[in-house]
Amino acid sequence: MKTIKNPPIKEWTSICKRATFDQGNLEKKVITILEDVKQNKNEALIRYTELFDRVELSSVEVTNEEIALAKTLVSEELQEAIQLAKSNIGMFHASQKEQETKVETTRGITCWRKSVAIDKVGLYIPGGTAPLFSTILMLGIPAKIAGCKEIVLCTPPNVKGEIDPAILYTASLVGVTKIFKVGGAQAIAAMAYGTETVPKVYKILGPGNQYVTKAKELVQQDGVAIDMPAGPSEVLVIADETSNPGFIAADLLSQAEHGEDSQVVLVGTDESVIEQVNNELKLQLNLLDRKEIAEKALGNSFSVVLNSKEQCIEFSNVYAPEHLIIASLEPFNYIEGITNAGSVFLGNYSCESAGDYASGTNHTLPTNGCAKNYSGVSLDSFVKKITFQEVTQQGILNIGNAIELMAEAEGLQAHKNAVTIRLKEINNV
Ligand code: HSO
Ligand code: ZN
Repeated sequence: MKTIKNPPIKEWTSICKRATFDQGNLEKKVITILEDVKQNKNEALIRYTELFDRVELSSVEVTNEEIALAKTLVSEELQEAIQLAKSNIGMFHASQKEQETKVETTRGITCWRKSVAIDKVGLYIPGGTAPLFSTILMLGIPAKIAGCKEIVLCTPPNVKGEIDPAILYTASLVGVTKIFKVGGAQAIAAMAYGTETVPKVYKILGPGNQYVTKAKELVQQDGVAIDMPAGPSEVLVIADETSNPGFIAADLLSQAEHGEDSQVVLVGTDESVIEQVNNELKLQLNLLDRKEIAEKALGNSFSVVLNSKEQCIEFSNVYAPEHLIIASLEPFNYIEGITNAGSVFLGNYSCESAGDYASGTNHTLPTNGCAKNYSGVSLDSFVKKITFQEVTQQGILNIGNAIELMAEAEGLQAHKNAVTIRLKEINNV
């Protein structure tokens, strides 16, 4: 990784800019797919699956027999690991349930807010070089806890028309209601508009390639909600003299192996630690099965030497990483200043992999600097919040006059009348 030494603050924003890719006529292609699926429904899904996934399916829906078979193909050990992760993720997300508190804002006026599940949600799980069944835990568990009635999952099949057994096992474990063998923009279209078999949903969540991301962006214009704009995965590690360089290198590589476009950043005050991490990277990289992918990702990555711990945090806030690891024996000295990050890992033993799989936090997080204004997926992602109020006679007597004055000042006479008619009734005039 290249090292940037003490860059002036005015250069930080441009150093932190993520690489952009040429979108070409991506939008046009995606619009064509969306329109086609809207009109031709399952027939279009089968046609696109043949074109892009190279398999001719008679039906896109996964059957109960396929799910039962998947269970026999996932080792007991892996099933137990998935169950442990499910328990921790479930516990953390259940703790996010909000207490309904009623507030008497003025005598006779009570306001409160209630979280109500989004009835139907769609989860997208990408295919590609690694079947990320862990993402099903991160989306399906909070959906279930929130009380979503219909949880639809779309994922592309392999050339044999099959879906990885771990994906099917995990989906059925968390209570996904229907699973479909369909990927790409066509999957997003199916969930956004509905087909003969794929239910139309109100919100679509989950990562995907540029086609999927563009499709999610476009279906929003038709009123479907999405989780967040997705980009390549990233991690920023802050190192100090108490860090373990081998651990840091392992964490950087764990993120780099996701994709050639992943980015990892190392920030610290101690140049010798950065040098040791770079040496460790070389050693550990050679042992990886996904060496080529990780090596390319390291090519887009960098380390930065800064003057103080405060500067390291400030730099990280400008970068706004998806994952922030404070690789230090004293991580709590840093956390006060953190303002922009998706998920933070404290201390030398908090590896990102823990949060990726099993500690309890969600791994669907804002990338590409979106941590400045987006949160990761949580229980909140699966509910909308409805406000309630009860205004009694005493309440309207207390604030009625203020409402009348404000309505009049806005020139909205009917608004004023809605209060006046009640005040008159109360005062018997
Ligand atoms: N690090 C990824 C999540 C993941 N890692 C899934 C392994 N499996 C999200 O940034
Ligand atoms: Zn990961």
